[in-house]
Amino acid sequence: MGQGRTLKDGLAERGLLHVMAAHSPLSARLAEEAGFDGVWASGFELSALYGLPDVSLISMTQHLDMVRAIASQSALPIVADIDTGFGNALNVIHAVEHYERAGAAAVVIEDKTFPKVTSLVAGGRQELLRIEEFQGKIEAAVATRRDRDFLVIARTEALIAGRGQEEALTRAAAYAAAGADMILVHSKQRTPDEIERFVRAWTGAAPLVIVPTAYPDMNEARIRALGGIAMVIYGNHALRASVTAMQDVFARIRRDGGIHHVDRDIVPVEEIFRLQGMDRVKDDEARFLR
Ligand code: SPV
Ligand code: MG
Repeated sequence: MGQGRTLKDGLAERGLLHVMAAHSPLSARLAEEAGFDGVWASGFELSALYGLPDVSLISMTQHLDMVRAIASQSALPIVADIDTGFGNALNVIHAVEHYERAGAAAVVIEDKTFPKVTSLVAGGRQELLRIEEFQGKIEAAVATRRDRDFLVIARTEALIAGRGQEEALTRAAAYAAAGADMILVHSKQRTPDEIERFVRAWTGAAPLVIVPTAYPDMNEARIRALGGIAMVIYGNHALRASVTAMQDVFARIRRDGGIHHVDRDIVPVEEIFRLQGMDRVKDDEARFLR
């Protein structure tokens, strides 16, 4: 069974999918252990991991390699953030072929021009593609997938670009008409009302996806009460949690003049051994090394 099917079954069963950002196989494994339904192979997180801004600097190959590495180490379905699809509809065809083969469950393609600028930055230069051109990209993705359950998610940045509700709804409807399985509508407003207004006005059949980074008050209870939302993506919490932890521990080691105090507050090395699968190494040594 393909991983797209796993996502669809999870949605049918639970009514809402919780997808956690991951930038590595290790973070994906932690998301799996915490009980998330899938991982978001975030372009923002991977860019930051390389110390780079999320402005189309990371290549498709770099991101795809990470998706492959995650797929090989985690059973969770991967929702791959492929930004603008790395170019035009021809680039989308190439990307979908490779991401599906790499084991992704879904791709999210956004309606900005390439190269794109990260969505949440204040004063970001947010340029949108013509609707027809983006429909061509969605149609290309849908025509390329081999597994019918591989999800093509169209993301509109109309609200991010300040184009307003009407344009966001027009674009979402156009992308659903082009064959998108779901619509991701992104917002950087600090409160949920912009997204809530969109969701209430949405009459399309395609389920909605949100990334509530900027409006964290949109919690599960509120999402369920609103209805219409199939997937919530926690967009960068793997990276931000790890930065918080590293900043804290590094500062304390400098301040304390050693690792003697922090040692009890961080996971023991044995926990890393567990996450790395050292048990299996021991078993394999006993079985095969002579
Ligand atoms: C990402 O995590 O790469 C996203 C979400 O696309 S955002 O950074 O909010 O644009
Ligand atoms: Mg992204």
